[in-house]
Amino acid sequence: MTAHAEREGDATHANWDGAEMARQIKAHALALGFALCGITDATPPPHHRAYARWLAEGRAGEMLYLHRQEPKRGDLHSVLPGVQSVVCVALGYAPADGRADMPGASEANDNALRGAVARYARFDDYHDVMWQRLEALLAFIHTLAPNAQGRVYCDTGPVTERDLAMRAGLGWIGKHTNLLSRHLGNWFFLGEILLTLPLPADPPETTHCGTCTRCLPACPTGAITAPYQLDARRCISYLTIELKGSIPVDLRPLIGSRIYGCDDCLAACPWNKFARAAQDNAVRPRADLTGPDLIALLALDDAQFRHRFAHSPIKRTKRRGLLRNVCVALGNIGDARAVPALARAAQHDPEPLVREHAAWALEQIAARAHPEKPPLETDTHGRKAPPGPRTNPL
Ligand code: B12
Ligand code: SF4
Ligand code: SF4
Repeated sequence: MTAHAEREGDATHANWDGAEMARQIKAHALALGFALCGITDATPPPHHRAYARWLAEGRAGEMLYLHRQEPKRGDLHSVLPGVQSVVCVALGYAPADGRADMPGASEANDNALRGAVARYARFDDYHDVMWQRLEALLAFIHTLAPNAQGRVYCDTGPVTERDLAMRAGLGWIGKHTNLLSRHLGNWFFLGEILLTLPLPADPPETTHCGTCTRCLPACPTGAITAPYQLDARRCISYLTIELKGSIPVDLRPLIGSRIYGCDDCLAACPWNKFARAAQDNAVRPRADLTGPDLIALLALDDAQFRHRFAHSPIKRTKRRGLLRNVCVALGNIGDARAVPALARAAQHDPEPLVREHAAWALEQIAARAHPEKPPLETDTHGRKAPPGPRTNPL
């Protein structure tokens, strides 16, 4: 037994060879369906100070869990005592038909009023797929190193995923703040296994954005305030998914027909043309989530919502959040055919949040029908405000 193995207490591996173990872990990750796998050490994420500053500036909006996680994210030993390595994986979802460059494109040819759902949310919840595969990878690691302790994470844990994945060589943080890869473009999720096992780290990826800045002007709300700087409070992904209450009135018109997430900065990136299409059944888009019929969504009651979105990431917003977004989309589309459904929602929906946004949408549609009469502005609490110069509530 090597001194290294003794330190790990891994008595079963007389010829403990970290490089060989790392090779086997990566090969198994690919066999499980991950598109990329790399390894980094457990030192603090390189941009942890930038993260702390971002929080201090209030740019996380109402995502208070990001504040709570801050100390742990800066010290992975507080997440898993004795942690030595982090195995980072990517689950690709680049489409085979190249249509990822058409954010929210409706594949239907009918005349329905349709909303746009971000590509990542058009198939069953990626967290479930990620966790199943990460658990399977951890079980495999235990066959190599039974005494190693491991923790799997995806999205919600106290782990700054893009920072660690960049250091593990999976890709680089682009100016839109997401991780992109030479092999997968912008279309992949991240997951990690924290391990008490020392494994050789891969070389970090370097940035390949060069002088390109395409993603910045592509953002409909100006949420990317400078390269690598995102004001989440303006991001449509935040406004339609994470924000629980009323959407600031000034931002509603900029949301367009997007009802769950946004892909515009990702879709604008020229590296997508090198994206390897995902050959993975887990990321086949559901037909009913590609351009869903907004009027049908507005008619869902709570039980119907829970049934339809039981396996979808969309359940995160609950019915009230999704129907709020549907109202905003219908107001922005401005088609008078939505008036009966919106009027019903404005009067009878059990949720005040939905009623308020439905009333706003009706005002927008009325304003389009009578452009000479501008609608009264509604402030973020749904009260009427006199017409006047628009102010940014942020
Ligand atoms: C909170 C959160 C959000 C928030 C805030 C987004 C954000 N950019 O932080 C909101 C709700 C807006 C959001 C949106 C989306 N998200 Co999100 N989100 C997260 C979450 C939970 C935490 C992110 C975080 O820590 N933010 C903190 C701030 C400070 O990060 P930041 O603004 O990016 O700043 C960092 C860098 O810019 C860097 N930095 C600063 N200066 C510089 C300079 C240089 C040169 C470099 C290289 C880096 C750098 O340092 C900062 C700290 O890391 C992660 C999962 C996780 N646990 O990590 C998923 C995650 C980032 N989200 C993900 C996805 C898919 C999305 C969306 C694409 C979903 C969609 N289609 O609607 C959008 C993309 C929006 C965007 N442009 O970022 C994926 C991204 C996968 C990938 N390939 O990168 C993650 C990793 C989830 C997962 N497990 O797959 N998300
Ligand atoms: S996801 Fe949409 S709103 Fe958010 S930063 Fe990207 S383009 Fe802007
Ligand atoms: S669009 Fe350009 S600047 Fe933005 S992430 Fe892609 S390569 Fe980088």
